[in-house]
Amino acid sequence: MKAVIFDLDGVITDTAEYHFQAWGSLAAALDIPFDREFNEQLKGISRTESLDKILARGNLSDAYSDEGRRELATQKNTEYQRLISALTPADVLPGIKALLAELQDARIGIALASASKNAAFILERLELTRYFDSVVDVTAIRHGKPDPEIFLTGAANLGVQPADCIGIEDAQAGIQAIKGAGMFAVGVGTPSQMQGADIVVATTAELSLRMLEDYFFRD
Ligand code: XGP
Ligand code: MG
Repeated sequence: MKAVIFDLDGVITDTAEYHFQAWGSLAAALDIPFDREFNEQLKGISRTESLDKILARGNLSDAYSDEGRRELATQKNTEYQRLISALTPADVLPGIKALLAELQDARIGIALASASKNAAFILERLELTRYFDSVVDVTAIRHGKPDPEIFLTGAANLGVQPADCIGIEDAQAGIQAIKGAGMFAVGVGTPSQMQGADIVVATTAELSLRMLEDYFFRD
């Protein structure tokens, strides 16, 4: 076990909830039905892909020009950025800061593999930037989750083999990406939402270096 590669939204902090709220406001404005079950499909995928899925759900796939779609995506992001502007270090999910400190002390590589273009800003707000040896540049990624590219890039940036990495995710697309990369997958959530994960924890409070090592070496 040489590195741990983290998703951000819903793993390090509960910004998955803010994405839900911001996409929900946009969907409501467009009169498109939106609920938590549908929202699961938007977790881990890019802003433009998320918007495409929402418009498809409202049978509005052909209703907007490229410019119109850009405006809708910007509208959602403006609302999302309003929600995350008040984030503080107190918004780091339970157990995460202790885990990052343990990994750093043990000289285990730490990378971030988030689909979000807001990731660097959020790490800054949470005062966690210093723990990360690599934050994958999502603008340079050609294939988003569930493709393994973002996790493979994280491993390459750290100079470690995928088989020596653990990936931690709260989205089905993310678990698929981790497994596609040949890594050990830890899911945060319910087993039905984390199919294919090697282990599933209900909350991040259950995560620790000791527990990750126990499962990783048992596998
Ligand atoms: P960004 C976000 C997407 O808008 C959101 O739908 C995804 O669930 C999230 O990334 C995954 O982490 O991307 O709009 O913050 O760039
Ligand atoms: Mg996530």
